[in-house]
Amino acid sequence: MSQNDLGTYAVNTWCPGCGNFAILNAVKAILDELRNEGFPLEKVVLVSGIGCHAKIVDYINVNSFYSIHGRVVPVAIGIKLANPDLKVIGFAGDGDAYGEGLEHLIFAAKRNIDITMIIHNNRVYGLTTGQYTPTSPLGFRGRSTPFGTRELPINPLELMLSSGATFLARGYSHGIELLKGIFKEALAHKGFSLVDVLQVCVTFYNMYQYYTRHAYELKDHDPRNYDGALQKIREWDYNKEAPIALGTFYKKEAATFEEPFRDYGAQVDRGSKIRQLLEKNI
Ligand SMILES: Cc1ncc(C[n+]2csc(CCOP(=O)(O)OP(=O)(O)O)c2C)c(N)n1
Ligand code: SF4
Repeated sequence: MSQNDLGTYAVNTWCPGCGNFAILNAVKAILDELRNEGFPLEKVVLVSGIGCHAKIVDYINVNSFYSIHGRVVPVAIGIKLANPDLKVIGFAGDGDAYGEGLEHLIFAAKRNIDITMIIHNNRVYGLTTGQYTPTSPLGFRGRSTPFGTRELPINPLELMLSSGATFLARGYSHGIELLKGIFKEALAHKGFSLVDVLQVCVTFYNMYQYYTRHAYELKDHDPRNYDGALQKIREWDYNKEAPIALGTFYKKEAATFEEPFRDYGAQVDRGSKIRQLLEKNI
């Protein structure tokens, strides 16, 4: 067995050099590792939104659900609640997750539901050709802001930390070994995990040189320390020139949301209830 059989017949339409390739290859490698460790890939479900990032589910040969823009999280939550034995991985763009779907993300973190969200944060709308997003820097010039944005970006990791997320990390689409390590740790985490990946859109916002100049790997950082995590998360605010830390900022054990629902399906005997209803109404 190798990760080659995790590919699909779908023709890849991403631009050459797009950071999505690194995420795709890292995820396939991690799924392959999981399978070799004895975890059946039938129990993995991928969910994506709408955008360039979303096509990732077309390119990986496991169960998946293509949802709509901004709604990756509620779909992932529904799947996890329906069957808590599944490993549910959501892929969303920064427009998708931090714009239209932001409140879902906050509630997922607050509930500590055991899903992993991988955010392809290219800080631009890729598919719709270059509008600004909640993490574009002040002054960003794009299709919808030819004279530059007048807004400061949000720091999504700071927002997620304050919302109760129990695993937070940042990756970069350059350097696949680090990305693989982060994904593996996020998937192993029991509870809500989010990886903000600086995924470079070479066509509409090419940040490779900038990130390579500023990015560094977190070392000697204790992810169990909330205040230390907050300090590291605040080091770069997605706007100013500052060192950009990569790695796991925060990790905490806590009760997960789906556990009380584990035997719910069996208890309510959904099948016979539906039959009764149908018989009564036909
Ligand atoms: C409900 C809804 N709102 C808006 C759109 C239009 N739309 C499609 S993709 C997209 C933005 C994609 O940007 P992002 O989520 O950052 O993903 P990327 O393409 O950069 O991977 C938008 C606004 C849509 N399809 N559906
Ligand atoms: S537009 Fe940007 S995000 Fe979309 S495929 Fe091309 S490089 Fe990737």
